[in-house]
Amino acid sequence: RTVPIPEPPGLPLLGNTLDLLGARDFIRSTLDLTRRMGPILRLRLPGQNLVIVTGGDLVAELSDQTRFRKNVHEDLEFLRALAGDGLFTAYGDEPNWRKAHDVLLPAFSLGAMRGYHGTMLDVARGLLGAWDRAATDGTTVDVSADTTRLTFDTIGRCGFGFDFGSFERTDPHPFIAALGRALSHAQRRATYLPGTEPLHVAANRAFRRDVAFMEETVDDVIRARRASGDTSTADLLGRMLHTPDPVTGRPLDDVNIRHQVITFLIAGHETTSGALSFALHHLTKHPEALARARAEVDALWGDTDRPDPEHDDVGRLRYVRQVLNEALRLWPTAPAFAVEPLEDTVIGGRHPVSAGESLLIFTPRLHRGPGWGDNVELFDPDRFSPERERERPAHLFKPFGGGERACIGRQFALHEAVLVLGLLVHRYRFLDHEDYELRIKETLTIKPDGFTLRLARRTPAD
Ligand code: MNH
Repeated sequence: RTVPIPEPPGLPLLGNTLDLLGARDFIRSTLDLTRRMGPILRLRLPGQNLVIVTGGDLVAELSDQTRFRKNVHEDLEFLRALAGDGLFTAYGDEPNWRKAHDVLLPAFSLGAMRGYHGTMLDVARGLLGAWDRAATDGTTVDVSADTTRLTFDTIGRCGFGFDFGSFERTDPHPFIAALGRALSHAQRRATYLPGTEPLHVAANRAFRRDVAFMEETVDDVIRARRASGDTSTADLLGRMLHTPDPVTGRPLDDVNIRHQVITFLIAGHETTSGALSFALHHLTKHPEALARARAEVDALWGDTDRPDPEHDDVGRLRYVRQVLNEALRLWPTAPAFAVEPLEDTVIGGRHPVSAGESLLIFTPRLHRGPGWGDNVELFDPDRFSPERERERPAHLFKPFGGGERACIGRQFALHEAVLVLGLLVHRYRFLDHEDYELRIKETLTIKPDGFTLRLARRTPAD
C-alpha cells in the first residue's frame, strides 16, 4: 500500500506559493513549513513541483548510492552557463565528472592541506591587518564582506596562484564583481515568467559580457601557466594541467579546466565565508562558548602578539571546530542539495517517487530533527563533543552533502575556517554594537545580512 507524499493545502493556480511568501524569507518559511508538515512534503509552485525531505530516516535512505544519485536541479542548471561540466554542476553521466574527480581528489585530501597552510595563513594575516586598523580607528567591520575577501583570496592563491589582492582594494577585483553580477543574474533568471524574455535582453547581454570576461581572465591564467614551463602539481591548476587521468591517460582539456577554475571560485568562497560569519555571530551572543574557544587558543599561542600557527595546530583547535560545526548545523551555508531515484521506487516504505525526480534535502530542518535532542534552536557546540558525535546516528548532519558528489572542498574549508576563527578569537574582543538580530541574506548560499562588529584588541587581562 502506497500513499502520496503529503501536500500543504494550496490555492488553485497559485499552488503553494503563498506558503513560501508567508514568512520573512525562504529559509525561515521553509523551516516553518517543514516543521508543520513533517519529514516529507510535496510543494506545487507555478511551473515547479518540488519534493522536500527533512526526516532523518528518509535522508539515511536517500543516501543509498545504489538507489539514488545527485540531481542537477533548476538552480544548478542556471549555473551551467558559467560552470559548465565542472564538478559541482556536472550531470551524473557526464564523463568529465569522474575524470576531474579522480584527478582532483588527492589535492583535497587531509594531507594536502599541509601544502596550502602557509598561503592560508598569509591571507589570514591580510584580514588581521584590516581588522587591526578598524580596531585602532574605532570603525566597524562588515563581517561577511571581509570574510568573503579572505576566502576569495585563499582559493585564488591556493588554487591557481592568482592574487585578487582583496585587502588592498576598496572595490572588489573586476573578476569578483563580474562573478557577483553573473551569480545574481543566474538566480534572478530562475524567477522570470514565461513570455517575458524581451524584457530581459539587456540583462542577458550584460550576463554574457560578464561570463566572457571571466572566461578570458581564467584562460589567460591557464595560458600563462603553460607558457611559464612550470609543471609542478602543487596547486589545483598545476594538478589539472599535468596529471593524466588514470583511465584515458590524458589530462583534463582546457575548456573543462576553465569550468573547474570558475567552479572552485564559486563553490569555494561564499560557503566558507558564510560559515565564518555565522560562527562569529553565535560567539558574540554566547560568551561562555567564546570563553572556551579563547581558553583553547590561549593554551596554544599564549599572549604572543603575532602567533605563528603551524599546520598541526589546526587539528588541535577542537573546540573551535565544534563551534564551526554547530554554526553549520543551525545555518548550513549551502542549505539544500538534491538527489534523484535511479529507478521508480518507494521511499519511507510508502511514498512512490519516479526515476529522475528531484528530491530536495533541506538541511536546516534535518539539523533540527528529534535526533538532536531538546532545544534544537540553541547554539551549543557541545553537541559535537567526541562522545556525543559517537552516539549520534549517521546521516543527521549533512552540511557538505553526501555520497560521491559530496563537497570535495570540505577539508580545505574547515582548515581555512578553523585557522582563521582561532586567530580572530585569539586577537579581538567582538563588540556587538548594534545588538545585532540575525537576518539571513540568501543567494545561492546563506549568510548573516548586515552583520557588523566593532573590534578591540585583547589585552592579556581579557
Ligand atoms: Mn562545497 C559540493 C557545501 C566549501 C567545492 N559543497 C558541495 C555540496 C555542498 C557543499 C552541500 C553538495 C552539493 C550538491 O550535492 O548539489 N562547500 C559546502 C560548504 C562549504 C563548502 C558548506 C564551506 C563551509 N566547496 C567548498 C570549498 C570548495 C568547494 C572551499 C573548493 C575549494 N563543493 C565544491 C565542489 C563541489 C561541492 C567542487 C561539487 C563536488 C562534486 O559534485 O563532485
